[in-house]
Amino acid sequence: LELENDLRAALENQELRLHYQPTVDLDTSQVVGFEALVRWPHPTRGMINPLDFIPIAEATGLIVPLGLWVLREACRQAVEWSNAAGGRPLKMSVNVSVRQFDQPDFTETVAAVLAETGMPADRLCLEMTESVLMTDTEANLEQLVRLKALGLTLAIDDFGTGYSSLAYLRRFPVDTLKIDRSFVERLGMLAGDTALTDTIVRLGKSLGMSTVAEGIEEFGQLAALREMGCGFAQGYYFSRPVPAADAGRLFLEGA
Ligand code: G
Ligand code: G
Ligand code: MN
Ligand code: NA
Repeated sequence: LELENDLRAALENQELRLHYQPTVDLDTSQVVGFEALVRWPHPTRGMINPLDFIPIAEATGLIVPLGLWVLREACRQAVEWSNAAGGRPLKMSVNVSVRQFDQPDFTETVAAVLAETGMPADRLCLEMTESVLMTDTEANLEQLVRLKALGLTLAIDDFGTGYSSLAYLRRFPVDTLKIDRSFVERLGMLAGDTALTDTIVRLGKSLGMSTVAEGIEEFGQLAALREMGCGFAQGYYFSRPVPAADAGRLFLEGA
């Protein structure tokens, strides 16, 4: 409860921060965008990990205003960096919780943020887990279709870890598969298991989706993913999530 009150205050006092992890195009090795990841520098407890406060935010409903702040700040920042780079396009990915997605006015909220920040819709990617997409209701599908109609892209986060049938991939308007890092991890091992990762990359290709590998830490993993034809990657090998100032430099230098 104390943490809940602190989080509410942090949100009101604009104490949350975003860190940004670059997304690299594996064909060109360019930094083409970032994933925004929220951080909470707590006045007495130090930096609190999202894994420790996102669940609280979700349980209390605070995730709705928190998520809106993240979306707005990430879009604002993307436009600023792109402008600073002479208009070079920058793709920004934002994580969306099921509780946010379930708000009846979620699509309108996203549309308003795009308009307000001047962010071109096609440069925004919303990441959702399989569990969001798998809730195979008409309302869910309708919301996804309306979101897509704004012109943005939708990614399935942590792909491959959910308990899902693949049927929903045909049904839902998804653009991108983010391959969970537990698969990428195996590529690093001696005689590492590449079969599942390779299969996900092929699945993405055959469905016309792009693939982003998460959690690349070693060159060997990068080489294996390139070989498979995976389009994009993130991971400590390139960069950890970093504060805005550092991310801005990465983008400008990563041309
Ligand atoms: O950087 P890492 O420790 O950053 O993130 C831990 C987890 O928190 C990840 O699963 C990530 O998706 C989630 N997360 C980070 N930022 C956000 C956010 O802004 N919204 C939501 N819903 N989840 C986030
Ligand atoms: O669930 P989601 O994919 O949004 O979470 C991203 C999480 O993965 C963040 O906590 C981020 O800090 C973490 N992360 C990003 N790259 C790496 C990596 O190369 N190795 C590990 N172990 N974690 C990573
Ligand atoms: Mn993510
Ligand atoms: Na992920």
